Amino acid sequence: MVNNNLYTHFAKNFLKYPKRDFLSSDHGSVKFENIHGETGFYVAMFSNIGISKGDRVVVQVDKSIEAVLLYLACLRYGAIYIPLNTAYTKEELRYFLSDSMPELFVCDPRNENSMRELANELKLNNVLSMNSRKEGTLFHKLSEVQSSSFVEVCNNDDLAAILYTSGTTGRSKGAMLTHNNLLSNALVLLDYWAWEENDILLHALPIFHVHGLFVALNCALLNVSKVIFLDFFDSKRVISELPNATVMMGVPTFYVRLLNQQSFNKSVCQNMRLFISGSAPLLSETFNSFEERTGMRILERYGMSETSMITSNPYSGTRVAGTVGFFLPTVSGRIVNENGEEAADGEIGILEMKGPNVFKGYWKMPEKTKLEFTHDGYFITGDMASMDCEGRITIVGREKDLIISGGYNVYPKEVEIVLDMIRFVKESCVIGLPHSDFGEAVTALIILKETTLDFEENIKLILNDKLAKFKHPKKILLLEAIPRNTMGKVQKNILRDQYKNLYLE
Ligand code: MCA
Ligand code: AMP
Repeated sequence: MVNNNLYTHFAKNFLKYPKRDFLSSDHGSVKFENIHGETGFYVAMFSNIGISKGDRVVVQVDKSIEAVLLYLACLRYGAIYIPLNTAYTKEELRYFLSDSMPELFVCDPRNENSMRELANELKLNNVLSMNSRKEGTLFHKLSEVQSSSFVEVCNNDDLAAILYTSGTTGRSKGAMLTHNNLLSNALVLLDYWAWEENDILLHALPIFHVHGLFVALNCALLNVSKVIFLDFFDSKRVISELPNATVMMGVPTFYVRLLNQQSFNKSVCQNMRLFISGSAPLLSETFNSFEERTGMRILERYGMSETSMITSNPYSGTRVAGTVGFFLPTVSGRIVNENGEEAADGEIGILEMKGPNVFKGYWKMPEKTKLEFTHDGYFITGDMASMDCEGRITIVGREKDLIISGGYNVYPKEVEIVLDMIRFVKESCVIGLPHSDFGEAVTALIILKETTLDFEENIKLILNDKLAKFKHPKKILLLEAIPRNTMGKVQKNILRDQYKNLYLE
């Protein structure tokens, strides 16, 4: 029987360059020839603590080589990997854990006590903290076992990962991704971006999202490429590593920050073949300044957690600023106008698509899943786009009320729910406003019930416990009234227009 476990597709190439480093970080490295043996310990440990195929493994830890080995071990064992943003608070974790009910929860040692409390409350079986060697930690458990050679047999349709993406109702949905979803997308990107035998990837993204985990690492694994694995994005550090790399992927904020550094120039990029941008719109201004400074045109692509990559600018053809290129060869897509018809060239509509990369549905939300698909099986992205006569796509906006700040998604509803629960807040409205660094900045407009001194400080304190930092409003403004239309719906467009220069002046 053919094993469609994604791990087997990676592993069959490991011995092509056995001595090559896969990951090289400030804390150590792992060679391709050692991945199988190393992940074998995790696999044996899973078996030891009673994990079965299809069980969930929730992971909220800093970026590390061990975290990647854990991801690979989950694939190999047929467990479902659920990475979570390290910025999430205990309150947010409560939801993710109770929704996914993992058989294993791997947490950061800094939050170990409070995470154990939470896990006890939810009656989770196994909690292990990462990176410390005392009893009850991941490493202690690994030291108790011998490396196993086991690889689970998986069908194309078996789940590999669940990625939580926020929802317009304020409730996060777990996008279920199969082994084949991930494999098919990585394979097409390998080809479309013309990965070369000796490519070296500079990796400064977090690894709890599609971009840093699946787009970057899965491509590097399939290509047997070395990855310079930085703990986080720091522009000076990236500049110092660029001469050693050939490919980099980033959110637009990375490129804005690189351009803010005088030392970022053509000679630093002399070995670079490709800079890729995604997760948020790349401003034409950034694209043009980048080309002026380095002589290189950033390749912009577009995707979602539910689908991984959908479109991309071409590798060899013209990369056009402000556009996200063409549907990938494995994707069939269309733009549908408000009459439900396929839009004419240049007409704006909602982007819908099909393909082997489209997720299996939202975890435990079959009804919600149905609503996101058309009767003929296209996934409705909620992104507003237009397509020109050559098939080149421009994302012009979003139908969903979503803010993208530095590549992280923030659903205003989620922030509004928390603000509206505050004793002295009568009403709130959260919008995204143009921001030169983050692209968009989360901004709250509130009406107070009564004059409240230090309202801003008090709100910030409350938010600290409830919401990850990146969701916090960068500014909170007081309003007398929130504009509404005759149906009572808040007119966010009026507020966005009124305050459009708030962060730009
Ligand atoms: C950190 N902060 C943020 C953000 N990140 N606030 C808003 N938006 C953010 N993205 C907070 C910090 O907690 C801190 O708060 C303050 O802002 C300033 O932090 P700073 O040091 O400037 O930020 P940073 O730590 O340097 O992080 C910025 C960053 C990072 C490097 C842009 O956010 C990042 O790595 N973003 C990448 C996101 C990503 O990988 N997205 C892919 C999603 P305080 O000062 O109050 O403590 S996958 C996806 O979207 C789809 C599928 C796709 O197409 O790829
Ligand atoms: P996520 O929920 O994190 O998967 O975010 C997916 C959303 O990010 C998409 O639906 C788009 O709105 C947005 N996005 C990703 N890439 C781009 C891009 N290149 N240009 C504009 N928006 C993008």
